[in-house]
Amino acid sequence: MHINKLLFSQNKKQLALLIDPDKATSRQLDVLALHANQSQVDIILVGGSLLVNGNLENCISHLKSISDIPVVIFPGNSMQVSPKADAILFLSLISGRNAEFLIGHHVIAAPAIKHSGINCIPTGYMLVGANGTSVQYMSNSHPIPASKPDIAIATAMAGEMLGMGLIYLDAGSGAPSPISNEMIRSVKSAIGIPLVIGGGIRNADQAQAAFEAGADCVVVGTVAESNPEILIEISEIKHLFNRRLVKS
Ligand code: 1GP
Repeated sequence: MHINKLLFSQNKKQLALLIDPDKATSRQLDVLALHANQSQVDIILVGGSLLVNGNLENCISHLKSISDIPVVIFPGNSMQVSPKADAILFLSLISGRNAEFLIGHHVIAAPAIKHSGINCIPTGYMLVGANGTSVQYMSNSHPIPASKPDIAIATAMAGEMLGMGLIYLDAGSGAPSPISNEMIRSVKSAIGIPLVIGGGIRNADQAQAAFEAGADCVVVGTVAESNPEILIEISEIKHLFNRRLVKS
């Protein structure tokens, strides 16, 4: 049922755009999609820790009408399921010890996901770094301290052993700083599944550093809301890496 090998890959660098359906107006979606199309963004993630406006379905439909980029739900809870998406990240918050985010929401969402027919990507989701992000508060879980790569390595290994299709290391949306290069390098060297890095990436240099350290996919959200051109800058860097990968 899952297509993570097609969507997320270790054979090329990828760029994902995260859209918060509560924040984005139709006009903003048009602008973001235009830049995403131009820069060949690989994946559009849609979701949020807490959605209060009921815009998820409309947001996905709107994006599907103006872009061919796969739209993947990045759910904050079991209510964020829609048959209109191409896939859903079936997130297990493996950095935390809150059973609701390890299995509870999954049980509630599983029938709706099965019924929707969308592809389901089992994802080992790891929060790293600062307290105080929305996801940390809403998930009622402790992030892995940024200074403890050993814990991150063991957690990512366990995620892979549990059958996750990818590991998503997230500093949380709007985090004061992105995941450190050392942390990315350590986790990447310990796993054999795609590694997605997000949270707090604000410029192309930080995205480049994440790719260099071993990120297979970089996620940007907050910065693209005010500066959609960043997608084009990061995409150029991504293409450079991919050309190098093809040559080597
Ligand atoms: C958050 O990784 C994403 O879950 C993106 O974070 O909004 O900080 O880019 P930003």
